[in-house]
Amino acid sequence: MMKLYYSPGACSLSPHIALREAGIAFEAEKVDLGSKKTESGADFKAINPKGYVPALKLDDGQVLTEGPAIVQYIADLKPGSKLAPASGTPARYRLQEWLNYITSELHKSVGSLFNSKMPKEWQDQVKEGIAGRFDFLSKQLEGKAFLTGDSFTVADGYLFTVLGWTKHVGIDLAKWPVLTAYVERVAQRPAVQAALKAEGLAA
Ligand SMILES: N[C@@H](CCC(=O)N[C@@H](CS)C(=O)NCC(=O)O)C(=O)O
Repeated sequence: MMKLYYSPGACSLSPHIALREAGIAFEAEKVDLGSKKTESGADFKAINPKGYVPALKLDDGQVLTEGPAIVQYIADLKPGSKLAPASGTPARYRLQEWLNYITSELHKSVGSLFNSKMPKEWQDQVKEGIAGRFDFLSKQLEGKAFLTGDSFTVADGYLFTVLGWTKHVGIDLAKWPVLTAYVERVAQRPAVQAALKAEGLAA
């Protein structure tokens, strides 16, 4: 059985949501990102030398890393779940465009604000950059249920995960009502609720 290495609420929540949306049976093992030990006492760096989550141990024992690659792998295992358009189609490149945007323009900048050693001036500058990205996102999501249209994809699970961090890093998402409504919409999905509950983030 596949195994997802995760840390509660971290970017590993995105493949966690994807696995549940796809209805794939999997195991999950928590990683302490400070000590780099897994819940069962294994050395996480021996599993993923990069030392960060997410990492997905596949059925054949290979370990796949990098969130955007992992979620596409999961989506492609269950094409019927429509979590990603078929490979090679224009729609698939649009999905990849979103995944890359989230990973390079949002994930790393919002994530950097968890660093309590970041000087205030730098923090303010990062937040200003994020605000510009959120203005763009808000326009893109206007009148749409999900990033690529009417149907939920793995990009939505990823964006939901990153937007969820804003409340912990002093960004008031209420300034972007379209984004707030989007987060509420994604949060209502049973698979998302189940993933949050399994990570101890929802009752
Ligand atoms: N490029 C990686 C980045 C993953 C990442 O930033 N993981 C964070 C949690 S959100 C982490 O495990 N940080 C701990 C560390 O780097 O030591 C990806 O997109 O999957």
